[in-house]
Amino acid sequence: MAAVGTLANQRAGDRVAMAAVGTWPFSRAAVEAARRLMAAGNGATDCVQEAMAELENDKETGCFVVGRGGFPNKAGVVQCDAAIMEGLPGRFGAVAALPGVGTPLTVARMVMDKNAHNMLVGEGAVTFAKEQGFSIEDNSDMMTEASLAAYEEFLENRKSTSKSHDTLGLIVLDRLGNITVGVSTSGAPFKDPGRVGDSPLPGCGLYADNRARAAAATGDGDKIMCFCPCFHVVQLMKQGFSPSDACQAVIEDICHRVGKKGIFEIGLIALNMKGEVGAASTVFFQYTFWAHGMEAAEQRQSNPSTHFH
Ligand code: SD4
Repeated sequence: MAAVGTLANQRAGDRVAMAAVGTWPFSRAAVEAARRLMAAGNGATDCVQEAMAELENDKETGCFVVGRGGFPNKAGVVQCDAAIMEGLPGRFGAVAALPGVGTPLTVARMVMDKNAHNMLVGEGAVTFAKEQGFSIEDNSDMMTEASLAAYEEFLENRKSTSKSHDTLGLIVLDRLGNITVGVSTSGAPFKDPGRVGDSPLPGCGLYADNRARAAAATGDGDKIMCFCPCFHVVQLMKQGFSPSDACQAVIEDICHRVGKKGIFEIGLIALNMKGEVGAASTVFFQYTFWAHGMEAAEQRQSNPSTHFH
């Protein structure tokens, strides 16, 4: 059952502002789509699903390591991870290492809505997707000239020259105060078959709670998953931190724990019920944001944190 929007999600005195925030500049189209979908009366979860599907399925945006057109694994197969989480407790769905589907986030949504379990991987995810009416496409339809060329280069050098570490993350807050976060990625370029990153793991790649606050992560998933950064951000927001301060505190904590030599690529975005946004990162990181009252989505940036204690 899809989440039912309810004013009970709101705390007395909280002002709900419709808002959407996405990772990296290419999320602008998704943030704009979410804005249009919200204006047409759609709830946060439908907005996340539909707005993300367009980008996931687009070969051009796939070069940002997302869905169709994303980089394949070591065996040349595009395997995607995606997850969706609502603010309502227990509302989470994910797929991992899913081949042949251009819109993996939609399959994750169906896992959340229709499956007894919350996460399906590999063959199990394929079987479920087929049951839900998806046709599993040939891998060649998931590839582009660019991703094929990159793969051939990888085969020649036996190492990845790609610097890409992108994930599409989108958080949407609707007019009823429902918040939903979605993430989708083809994962680390030329990864081992079956490798799963941070994105579909709750608390790591995404997290939301029912007092309408949520976070999403992007970057080096093998490292990110060791820190549950999205859960941490949401807990700090729950204690009263602004989204910006919460993201910054989590990045600083990670920097402190791993030290200068251990630092890795991570970008965090967060949104609260007031429609306030925040971000922090260990790299130059751009994100896109729209809130009620703004004419269009804006691109913003977070500069790398240099806090080492
Ligand atoms: C992952 N965080 O799977 C995701 C996407 C990414 O290099 O950044 N890949 O690790």
